[in-house]
Amino acid sequence: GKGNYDYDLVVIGGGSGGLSCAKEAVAHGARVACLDFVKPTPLGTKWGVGGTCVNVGCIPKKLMHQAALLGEAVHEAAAYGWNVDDKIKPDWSKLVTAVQNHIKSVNWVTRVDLRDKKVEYINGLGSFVDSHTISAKLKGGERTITAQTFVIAVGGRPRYPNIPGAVEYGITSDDLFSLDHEPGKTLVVGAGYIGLECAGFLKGLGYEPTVMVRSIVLRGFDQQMANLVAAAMEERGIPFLRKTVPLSVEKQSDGRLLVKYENTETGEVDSDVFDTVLWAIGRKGLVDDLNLDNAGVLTHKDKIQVDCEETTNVPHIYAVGDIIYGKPELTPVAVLAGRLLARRLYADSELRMDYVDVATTVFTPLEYACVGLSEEDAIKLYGAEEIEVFHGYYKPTEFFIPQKSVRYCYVKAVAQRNGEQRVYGLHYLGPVAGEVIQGFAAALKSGLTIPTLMNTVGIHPTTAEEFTRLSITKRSGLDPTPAS
Ligand code: NA7
Repeated sequence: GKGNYDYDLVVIGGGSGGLSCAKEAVAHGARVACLDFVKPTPLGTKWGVGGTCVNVGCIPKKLMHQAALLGEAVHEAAAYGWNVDDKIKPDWSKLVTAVQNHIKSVNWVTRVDLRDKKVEYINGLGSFVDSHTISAKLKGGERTITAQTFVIAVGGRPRYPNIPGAVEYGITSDDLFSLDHEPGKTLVVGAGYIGLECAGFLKGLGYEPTVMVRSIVLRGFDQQMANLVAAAMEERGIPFLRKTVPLSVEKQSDGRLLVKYENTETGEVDSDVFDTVLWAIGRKGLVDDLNLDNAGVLTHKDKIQVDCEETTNVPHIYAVGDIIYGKPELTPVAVLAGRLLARRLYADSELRMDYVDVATTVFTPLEYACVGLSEEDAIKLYGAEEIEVFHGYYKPTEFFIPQKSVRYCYVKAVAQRNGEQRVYGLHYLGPVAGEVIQGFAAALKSGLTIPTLMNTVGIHPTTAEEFTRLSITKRSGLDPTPAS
């Protein structure tokens, strides 16, 4: 029975998904403990409660991106008449300190919030003993805890490639935001959004990043948009080594890193010297320490497969966030899934998480945001004859005076060709992309159509209004670049 367990619910993982689930469960009267434990990186980096987003993900990334944008803004300010010295240089250690201070304040607020809400926070590494018992490895010993229900929200950590020197000399996004020295000339391996974002702000801060691409850029995203993102980065002076994989990293006597790499098409081996090598080759789900066998929970690769109610193959064990297989690895997805799960468990709710049409932004120097289907997925799903793509390049008003490149400012809407002309996907490349797409995401989820979009009056002069001015279809073959 219910009373025989120490807790109604034990949440394993104190990140975005785990914390939201734990807090919501307590709000509906459940007795809840939340385990959180961070294993240090090979370099020794560790951090507090709150998970990847707060400590080594979205938050520090956005702050460093902002730091880079501000550097750009100083140069633009001169064009706008400000008497500024635009030969500016960032102070890396000041930036890191500011970023880390913000993170520590968020960690502290989180701890206080958990105490106020009466979630028991346990700084221990959890592993299953049986399907109702978990053992928490604490600093000074071990604690055995039983619960009626478990939620696994352990998330993931960056992968390292299996090549000589990778772990000894390379770093990952887990280390970058607290690095105690300037990154300098940096090789970023991987062209997912983490790699591109890191390369983007490093360039903006005046370091020299190079991006190594194994196959394509931004796998999973609309490939036309992905290629525009990469082209915009190359235009800003970030070199891309394409069809290239790393072979080894060696430390030279001067302390710099010699990286050997191979072109997978020509077989040609080449090398270059860097100050920092950043692996951004994807993330691994943290299933290994959980002893899932003891609970009978099955894994799928390094993830856990759940049904439409986040239930694993064991009925009283659930999973949310980045650890679940085949769903978007995004903080707001984990937060909402965790909250809705707690409401179904403890508040008689039946509402399920809807993983469809989740908006997201890639914070590259020129930002990319999207919601809904990519052009290729829409064509795959409905057939090319049933899809109409509206698109256009545009010129942000504020780009003219500082003569910023408008070459890659572009919007597109992927829509149903016939019938009501439902909008299936919206894609935006330009400034403040996340702010632009967020509202359109609600419209798209509400069944937005092309006629409604065309009937929407724009806000002038903004870049978001470009979505209300889309008149050229790809099918027409007309030139999507604006006059003047
Ligand atoms: P992603 O999106 O999985 O991207 C990883 C990138 O690294 C991708 O470009 C891969 O190329 C590349 N990759 C993978 N393995 C290697 C090796 N061994 N050598 C060179 N390049 C490699 O990961 P992110 O870290 O950007 O993002 C992590 C997750 O956070 C992501 O899944 C999002 O959903 C949220 P590929 O395309 O496989 O050839």
